[in-house]
Amino acid sequence: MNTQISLIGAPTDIGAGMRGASMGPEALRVAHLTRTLESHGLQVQDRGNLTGPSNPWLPPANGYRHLDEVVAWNQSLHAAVYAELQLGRLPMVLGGDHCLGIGSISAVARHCRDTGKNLRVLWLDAHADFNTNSLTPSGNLHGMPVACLCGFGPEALIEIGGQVPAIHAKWVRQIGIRSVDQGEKRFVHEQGLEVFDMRFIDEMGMRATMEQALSGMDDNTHLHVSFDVDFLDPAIAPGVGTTVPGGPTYREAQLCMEMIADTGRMASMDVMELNPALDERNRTAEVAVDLIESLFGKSTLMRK
Ligand code: HAR
Ligand code: MN
Ligand code: MN
Ligand code: MN
Repeated sequence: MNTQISLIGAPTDIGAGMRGASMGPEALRVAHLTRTLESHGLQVQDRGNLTGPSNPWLPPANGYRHLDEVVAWNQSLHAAVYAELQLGRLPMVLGGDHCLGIGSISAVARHCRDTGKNLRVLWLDAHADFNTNSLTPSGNLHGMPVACLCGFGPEALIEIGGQVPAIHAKWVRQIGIRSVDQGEKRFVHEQGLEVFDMRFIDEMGMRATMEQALSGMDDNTHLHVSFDVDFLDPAIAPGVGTTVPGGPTYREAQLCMEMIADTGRMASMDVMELNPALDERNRTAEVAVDLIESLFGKSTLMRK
């Protein structure tokens, strides 16, 4: 795996229904993200924070809240992620709300086109994030990034990566899903997204789930992990804007991350939706850093 990590802060809550995810990058730094990664022999460059428009907190227009601002943030993030990939580094986006997945993953997809790689996206989330402006109950763009990446969304967002669609639904594996809106659910099925929801994890266990979600990759696969912190059960991760009960436990989440690490194929990632305003003494940030550590192969007792 690439050991040259670039941290990219994207401090905005422009796509969220609650303020505070804009403080996510700093909370992860305060939880010793850099030092923790370095302790595993990784070389970390913290590129600092991107800048962009502030949050005007307006109602939706044409089914979208803050579309122009969301476009601006994602264009800037796209450029930053793409630049790191071109340098041969592993970009880690510190969000920020999950609308930023558009800029991040469109850059990864563009890099994969440049280099002839196959892209696999693991979307760890309580939500499918597959709404459109006609399906969304809120107008919040953090509920729409997967749809936008698959070509369903406003022109200015779906075109950020230079090719529409940026990715295909069949490249995506969603894990931990337990909150999907009615119309969104139909659209997920229609487009053939592969979803490992909590019911699946309950019945099959995290091990079998991850074996399936990670199957079919090879030496030419670029694995992107988009980690929405609300993937985790609220008992261990209260510091997010949209908690949904019944998520993976600490141990289940660790196993998920460890099995990703075992593939050695992760080449880019996002940490999204951490909301320090809703956290308790930064403990959600600390859990997130702990899990990120496992994503990079923190070794446990007898392994290796
Ligand atoms: N599905 C709801 C909506 O579209 C809530 C989406 C919440 N999304 C996130 N990111 N927090 O996964 O409004
Ligand atoms: Mn999400
Ligand atoms: Mn979510
Ligand atoms: Mn730790």
